[in-house]
Amino acid sequence: MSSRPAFGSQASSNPHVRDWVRAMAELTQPDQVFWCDGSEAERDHLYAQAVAEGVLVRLNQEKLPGCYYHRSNSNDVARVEQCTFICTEQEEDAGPTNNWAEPKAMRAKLLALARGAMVGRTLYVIPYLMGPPGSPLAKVGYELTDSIYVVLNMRIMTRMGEIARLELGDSEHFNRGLHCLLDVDPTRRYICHFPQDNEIISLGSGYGGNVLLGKKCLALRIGSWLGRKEGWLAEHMLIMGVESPTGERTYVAAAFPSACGKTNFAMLIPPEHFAGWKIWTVGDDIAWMRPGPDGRLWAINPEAGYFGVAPGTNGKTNPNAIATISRDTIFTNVALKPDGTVWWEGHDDPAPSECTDWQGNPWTPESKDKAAHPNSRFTAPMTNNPALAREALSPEGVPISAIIFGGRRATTLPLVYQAFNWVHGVYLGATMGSETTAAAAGAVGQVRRDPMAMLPFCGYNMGRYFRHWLDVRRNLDNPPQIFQVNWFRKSSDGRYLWPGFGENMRVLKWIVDRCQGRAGARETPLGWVPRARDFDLEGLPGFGEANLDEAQSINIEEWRRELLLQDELFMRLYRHLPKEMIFQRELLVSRL
Ligand code: SAT
Ligand code: MN
Repeated sequence: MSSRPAFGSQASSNPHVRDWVRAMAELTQPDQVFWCDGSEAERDHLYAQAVAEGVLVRLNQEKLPGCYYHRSNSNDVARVEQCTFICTEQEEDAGPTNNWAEPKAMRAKLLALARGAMVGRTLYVIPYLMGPPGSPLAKVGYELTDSIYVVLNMRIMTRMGEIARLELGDSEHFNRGLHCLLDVDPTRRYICHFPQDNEIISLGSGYGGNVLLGKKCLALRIGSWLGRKEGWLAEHMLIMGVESPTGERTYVAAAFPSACGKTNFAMLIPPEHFAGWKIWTVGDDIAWMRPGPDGRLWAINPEAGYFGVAPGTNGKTNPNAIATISRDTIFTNVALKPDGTVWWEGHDDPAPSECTDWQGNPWTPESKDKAAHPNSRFTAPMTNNPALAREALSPEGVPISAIIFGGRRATTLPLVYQAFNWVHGVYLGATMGSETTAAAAGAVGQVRRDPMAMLPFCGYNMGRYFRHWLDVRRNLDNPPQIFQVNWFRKSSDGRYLWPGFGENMRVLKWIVDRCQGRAGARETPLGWVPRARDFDLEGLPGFGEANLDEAQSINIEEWRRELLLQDELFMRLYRHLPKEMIFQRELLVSRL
């Protein structure tokens, strides 16, 4: 045999890492252990390897340089909440909104499944850093995986390799993550978190948030646990900078459930009417936020890439995303065209006369199934984004002036309103509801409570999580203003009441102006609401004051039902629900 490249042979010198990797390799029995360094040479080697193994297809390199294509198993296309567990000593620590398992028994079961699981395979060791190097919030994780697809996605989504090794040094404080594909059998699928040990074990899946352990598992579930312990917040929020024509930058964090347009909002291009305004993306999915020495709330994006929903992404809905995914991108479960490019429902190009669908079957516009899976995704480096904020790379992060909570609601919730104060804002987040989407396995379109868009991601008791939000306020002399939005309200005949997308800039401008003390509002039972004269409707053809009133209207009957739905959640959380939440409910009832 000719000389093999030395890729993957550089083991860590950190004794804690080495001991643990050795133990996991003894358990899983891989043919070889590959230590990732994150270099470009390594990247090229891994892509070639993934193509040779049939895990990835190299796309048309003239049209999509550096881009690859992947199909996941058709039983494995979204997060699976019923297979996701928080394993704490006490069930109460996981709380009533999480699946709980006793850690010893669960660990024994998982390790038995992982025994010998990598025979004939390669164990990849992925050191990764969440957050800019040197940030007070940055955390190091190690993921061990037998999926080369996971390695290549983690390479985009995190700061992977040498940079993480350097950040960790000889410390033993890193998240330990083990991932094995097994045979991708849903009956042997487990995504388990051991927050007390800062550990994750994920088995039997190869998709997205189940296996890119830095994302939902570390940055949100374990992160929220660490945040409570250490006095900071790990949130399912995008972060953006809103620049006014005078160059003033106001930073906003916004929580929306999965597949509700966070990526589009984070990359928004203001409509023509807003000449001189500019949106800068800091992050599109996750925010880590801590009270700074100046009494403001400072946020970083722990990630380095975007794992965005492909369908509906086009030059109108998100031109910055289109630029971002024009190179160096992995496409998963979209449709593959004969010319080696990709397509999805809602693409700029018309449906191809023929292509291969996300399951590998021939597809034509006459086919009754979708060409791309509704939860098909792109994985792209944030540095490709023309609107990337330079502060996304800053260890300190950005000071947050506004926090937005937004669900997907066809009724009840108005377009926008502002909370009266922090406690009221926490109540708005805590009572958020949203229609389910394709990002999680299960029925789509049912309203469920999704507090702060964290229902699938809070790594501990949700009641205590609300308490933690209230406690954080004590270290904030200058807390962000809190807002609620709903882009998805519909008329009784099913029309969207708000055009959405770039026009969301109008809502954002009111929010920013409120934070800067420039915009007026009217007090309503729900909160502060913009009057027509406070809200810029100019240059929005076909949308006038009457439309705004309709989008903002408060229907008492709908609110009666809404309160009953909120009560259901409060009853489940009762043991640890802060009294403040009950008081806020009572105040709302009396105002209504
Ligand atoms: O699959 S992921 O969990 O990473 C995407 C999402 O649901 O937000
Ligand atoms: Mn998300």
